[in-house]
Amino acid sequence: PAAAAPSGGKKVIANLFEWNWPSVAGECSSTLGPKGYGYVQVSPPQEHVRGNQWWVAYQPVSYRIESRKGTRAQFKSMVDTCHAAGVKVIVDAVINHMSGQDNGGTGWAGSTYQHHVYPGIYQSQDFHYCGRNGNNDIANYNDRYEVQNCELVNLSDLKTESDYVRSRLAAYLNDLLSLGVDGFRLDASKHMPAADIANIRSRLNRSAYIVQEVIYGAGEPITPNEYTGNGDVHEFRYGKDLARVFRSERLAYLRNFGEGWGHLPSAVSSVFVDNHDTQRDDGGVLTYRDRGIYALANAFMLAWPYGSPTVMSSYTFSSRDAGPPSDGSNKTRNTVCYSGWECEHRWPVIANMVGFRNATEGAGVSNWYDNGNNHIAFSRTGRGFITINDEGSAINGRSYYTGLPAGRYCDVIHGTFTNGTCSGPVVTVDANGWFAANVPAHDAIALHLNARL
Ligand code: LAG
Ligand code: CA
Repeated sequence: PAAAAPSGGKKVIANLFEWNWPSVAGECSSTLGPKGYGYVQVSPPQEHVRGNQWWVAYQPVSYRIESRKGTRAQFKSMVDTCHAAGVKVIVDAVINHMSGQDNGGTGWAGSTYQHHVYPGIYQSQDFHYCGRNGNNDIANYNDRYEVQNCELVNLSDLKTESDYVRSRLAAYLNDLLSLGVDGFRLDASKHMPAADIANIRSRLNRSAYIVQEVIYGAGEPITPNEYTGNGDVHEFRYGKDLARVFRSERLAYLRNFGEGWGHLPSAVSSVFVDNHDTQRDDGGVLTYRDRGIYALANAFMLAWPYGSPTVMSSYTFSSRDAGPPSDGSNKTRNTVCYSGWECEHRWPVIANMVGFRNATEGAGVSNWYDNGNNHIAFSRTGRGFITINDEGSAINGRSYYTGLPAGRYCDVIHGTFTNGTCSGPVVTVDANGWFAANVPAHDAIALHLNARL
């Protein structure tokens, strides 16, 4: 059994991409729990090929929880620490394939392997050999068979239709569940039939949150909708469309963002401004490099009640393949925010808007306002209000109708609310639900009931 969507009041996921386990644990206690994140997503924890690129994690060679990001004991301790901080743990699970290197070798934890032989786990008969394109690789995304039975960039493709492979994959996932893990991001889900995932899911020992990576491609035969029966699905159109709106269109267009744009049903949609792949391979999306505009796009995502949002947290990179800061033996170093790591999930605007999301959970949108261009505002009925001005100049002397109870509210875009005090500007909503304020260019104001003085 699998729960379809993150449940409970705290649903925002922080994706601490490539963080090692001790650093994730520390962040759960110091930041993720206190700021109201409900989940942390971590990078693939299984043994992988050696190397200092980030993507070695996507080439499993065994299911030992022993990787450049830490040992099994460190992983277990991280899960326990995060739980104690009120944060659940989602693992990026690589189950479509094993390694892709033509020459065999020795994995991170010492397991030997060949391209299609992983002693004691899988032998050559456990893999697909599609016999196409000269090298068994996927070339044509318009061919369903090829996408699911050929190799994704040479990665040995598991026979997920076989009973043995399914049981082995379920054993890996059940091992993670036994360590306390709460959910899985199923890597490369498009490359496995939805029915195979359903079967593997049915073998889990207890319920877990499932989110599937199915990249929408216009006109392709395999669609994200096919997978919604198994759990959530990443909605890749969301980040692309949001970037286009912020970069070259008008925020006014966002009034029906989500289902109104043909995106997945909100209840099964997993959304993000960028992820580790799009920030490298999709020049269009907004990333940490866009600084303030990136923060505004995340603020919109967190304010707008569509899908389950993930906040990306990156390390600084200048070349696509480069891994995070590591030591002489390629072990990932402990994270030091703002020094080799971007820590977007800590940026005050983003971290404070997680509290807005939690405070407004379940409330609809009302009082939509736009100026026909790049100034918008809306309420989360009775619980919160945001206005975003992405015009090139300030908008001064306007009043905004919030529908909120009268009171003094912390503007959480510019201030952090702690123990009844606000470190930034305070906005007074009058008895009729209005306030007056100036909004600088490319800036915002956000108020919610849990940040009232
Ligand atoms: C995913 N989702 O479906 C991950 O989000 C994505 O990051 C993974 O690709 C991919 N699927 C496989 O899990 C990453 C890198 C690739 C890398 C691959 C395997 O984006 O660049 O391929 O992980 O490590 C690399 C080389 C390839 C080579 C391959 C096999 O770039 O040229 O063919 O390794 O040796
Ligand atoms: Ca496959």
